[in-house]
Amino acid sequence: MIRFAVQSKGRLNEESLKLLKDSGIDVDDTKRKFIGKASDFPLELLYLRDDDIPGVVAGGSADIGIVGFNEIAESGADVNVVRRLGFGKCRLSLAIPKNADYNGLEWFEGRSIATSYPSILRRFLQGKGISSSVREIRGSVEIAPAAGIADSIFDIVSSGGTLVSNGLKEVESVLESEAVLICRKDLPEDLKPVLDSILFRFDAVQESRGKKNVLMNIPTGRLSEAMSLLPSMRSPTVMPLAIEGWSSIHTVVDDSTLWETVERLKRIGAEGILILNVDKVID
Ligand code: PRT
Ligand code: ZN
Repeated sequence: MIRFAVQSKGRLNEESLKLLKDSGIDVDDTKRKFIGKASDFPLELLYLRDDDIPGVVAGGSADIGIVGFNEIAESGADVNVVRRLGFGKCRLSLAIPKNADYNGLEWFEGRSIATSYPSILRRFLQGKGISSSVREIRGSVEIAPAAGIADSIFDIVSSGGTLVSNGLKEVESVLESEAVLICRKDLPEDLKPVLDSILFRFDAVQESRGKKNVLMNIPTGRLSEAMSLLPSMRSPTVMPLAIEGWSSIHTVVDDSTLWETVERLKRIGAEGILILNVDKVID
């Protein structure tokens, strides 16, 4: 049985559980307690506050877990980061009052900075040779300048809307973060195959995200033209149709180029174009 720590509520909870579910690991989430058991996989879920996950995994009370990379960087927990998971993307940034003149990092010299991430901030300032007064506060960091608690802040930013609505502007981005899968360094031998199986499933789910399966019929004479329009596609399959002079193409296209590609294919005579969701991709 592998013990897997996830955030009990908050920004990473839903996506973490969805990733498990899409990987065929179903945990009864209806009566959420501290621990949940997967019905069809040797896994127990531990629901924790995100701040506690790095330490719990480093200490071995959980074997693996999902947490924001920012929490790993702040805690300095001795764990292995085994995968970036592509959700919970954000950055840790320095922000100052919007009307202040910003002249580069020297602005922070001798000034105060409120943050919930003092270790990352101190390390950054030290590396840049800047001395500031770091004021650690928990929560609502963005109100610190208006409340007269500090001159500036160092906090998580994603859309930037919170900064704007608090009269602040982002001036330096210090650390990029996203949800990561972490693992204890001394994972017992008997749990390694279980971790491998989880990684295999997570990779297949992640690989399928942002992709569509495209099927179409095309006059055989236009095949080479069609193939030249499919640079991002992975090994298209071409099959002759029962009707003379027509072929069928099956391929996978990235969402980012889907419409452009399909429109071009249509222009060179593609018909019966089917666009289907890709459920899993196993390389
Ligand atoms: O209760 P618990 O301790 O478990 O949760 P928490 O309240 O400490 O964390 P939570 O759920 O807010 O965030 C969990 C993780 O989500 C963080 O550690 C980050 O890795 C990640 N994440 C991604 C974010 C954001 N995006 C984010 N936008 N965490 C916080 N925010 C905050 C941001 O600081 C701002 O105040 O959300 C607000 C809105 O951001 P803007 O820039 O979109 O306006
Ligand atoms: Zn937290």
